Order: sequence, then structure tokens, then C-alpha cells
Amino acid sequence: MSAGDKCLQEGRYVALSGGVGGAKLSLGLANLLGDRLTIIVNTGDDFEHLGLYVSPDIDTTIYTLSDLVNPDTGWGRRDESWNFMAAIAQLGSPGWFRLGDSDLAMHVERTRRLRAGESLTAVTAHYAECFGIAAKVLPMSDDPVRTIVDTDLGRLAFQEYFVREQCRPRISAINFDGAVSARPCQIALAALAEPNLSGVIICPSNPYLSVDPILAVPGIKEALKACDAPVIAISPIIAGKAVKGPTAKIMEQLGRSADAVTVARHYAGLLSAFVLDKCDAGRAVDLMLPTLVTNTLMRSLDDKISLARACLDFCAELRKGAQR
Ligand code: FO1
Repeated sequence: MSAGDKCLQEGRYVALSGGVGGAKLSLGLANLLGDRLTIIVNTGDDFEHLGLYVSPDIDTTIYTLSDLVNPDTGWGRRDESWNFMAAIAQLGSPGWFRLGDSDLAMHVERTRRLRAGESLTAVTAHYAECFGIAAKVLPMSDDPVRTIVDTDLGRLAFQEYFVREQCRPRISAINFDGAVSARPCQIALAALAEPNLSGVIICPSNPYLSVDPILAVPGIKEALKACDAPVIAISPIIAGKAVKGPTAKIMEQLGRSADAVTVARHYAGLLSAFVLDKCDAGRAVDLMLPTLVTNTLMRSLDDKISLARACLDFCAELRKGAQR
């Protein structure tokens, strides 16, 4: 058995992920690894809406891994109905954040359990079990960390910026309120400290809005730096464009060039290696890191599994190189 095959069959991996883009690679990884995968998910997007605790990136991860996700939007549930939204709109409630009828159950039950004293980690583990997900899905922290953006419209909570304002305001700074005093999810830290960890994969999520909040939780960056396994990141930028969402636009607004190299440099000091798309092959030489150039666009399930397999093989290669 080759080292790569052995890692594929025995190794444990940790993924850091935001919402839609990250969940796609998480699905590929989950297909190959099952319960040997731990996914640490951004909760900086969480907020209270209509009195309910909504955790969008956890929801997206759970729905994607259980094949319930709406394939058109990448969030929410497939074959959803919208009677609740229509009924509440009639009562004058703001309708900018759409909660589908089946999706609603997720938020009502989460809110009930949190109010009864369960942690977000426990509720998320319960949901993963209910939906038959073998991988561990973990919030980055059980404490509130909230992504707040400074914009030309003033300070906006993440969902106000992202959904209500459709990412139109110009961002000048990104803050993670509460991060300084947040405690990291202990199961996440334990997964990163495991002696037989084979790799850590930073998914192709928005580095500034989705991965940075995870890295802002005290202890997580330190655990990444301390772990023996290779840490790799996949660029969410392909040929200067984000596959989905405002990553490229935000990079420009923050005065950075929107390309894969900038993403790799953003993670400076954390990475053993970087994965970039074939379209950006020419930029690999600009990085002072080992690189894997492959197809990173994930349209089909096969694409997701192929990219996941390439990442796992790459981790195995990096481990072999480190042993020499
Ligand atoms: N995204 C939207 O663009 N519009 C919505 O109305 C919306 C509702 C929504 C409800 C529950 C949920 O879990 C996610 C939802 N999202 C919606 C997605 C989400 O806000 C963003 O994709 C993430 O926060 C960014 O990762």
C-alpha cells in the first residue's frame, strides 16, 4: 500500500470551512473520509433573526453533507416551500432573510436547545447525527463571535451586509466582535492536536469573511502552527475571479490584488503548501511554497471528490517529503 493510499484509508483530517464553497469541498472530503474528517465551521455569520438563532455556515455544511441542500442557491434546503415567509410578511415582518418552511425547523429547534442550556457544539453534533453525517461538524466556538463590517453605509452585521444589502456597500474594515474573549471549541483543538493527524485543509472559502473569523478565535491559529501534519489551503480565486460571492470585490476594496497568490500570502506563516487552479498555473512560481496545480472548480459531485482526493494525496506527498 502506498503512503497516499494508507493516508486515504487510515488518516484523520481537519477542514476549516465557511459556507457554500467550503461545504462543497467538505462534501468531497466526507465522501472519502467519513468519520475520519472533522470540519471546523465559521460561526461569525451567526445571528438572531425573528427571535431565532441562525447559524448559516453550519446549516449549509449540514445540508450539503446530507444531500439536502438547495443546488441552485447552495444554502437552504432543496424542494423548499415558503408559506411561513408569506404568512409573516403579511404581518409586516421584514422579509430580506428567507427562512424556508423545512429550514425553519433547524432554527426553532436550535434556539430551543440553546435556551435549555445545550452548547452550539452539542446541538450541531445532534443535527449531524439526525442527518446521518459521519464527519464531525463543529462550530469554531460556543461563544459568540460576530463578523461586523465597516462600510460606506456604516457598521453592518454580516447578514445585513451580505443578504440585506447584497454585498453592495464598500468595505473598509472587517471586525470579529467577541473573538478576543471567545474560547475555541475544545473538540476542534483536540482534533488539531491528534498525533495521527494526516492533514489540515483550509477550504476555498472567503479568506477574509469566512476563514479569518475561525483563525481569530484564540488558540486555533496556534494549534495550526503547532500541528505536525501539513496545512494546505485551496484558493477560492480562479483567474482573478471568485467562484461565488464577493471575495474578489472585497480584496480590491481592501487594497489587495484579487488573485490566488494574494490568498496564499494572506495565510503566511500557517501553510505548508497551497493549491491553485490550472488557470493560475503560471502564478505557482510566485509562491515560496510547494504548490499543487489542479482543477479547483467544483460543479459536480465528481469534481468535489476529485479535488478532495487531490488534496489528500498532496498531504500524503508533503508528509513523505517532511520525513526525508
Ligand atoms: N443567503 C441569501 O443570500 N439570502 C437569504 O435569504 C438567506 C437565508 C438563509 C437562511 C438560512 C441559512 O442557513 C442561510 C441563509 N442564507 C441566505 C445563506 C447565508 O446567509 C450566506 O450564504 C452565508 O452566511 C455566507 O456564508
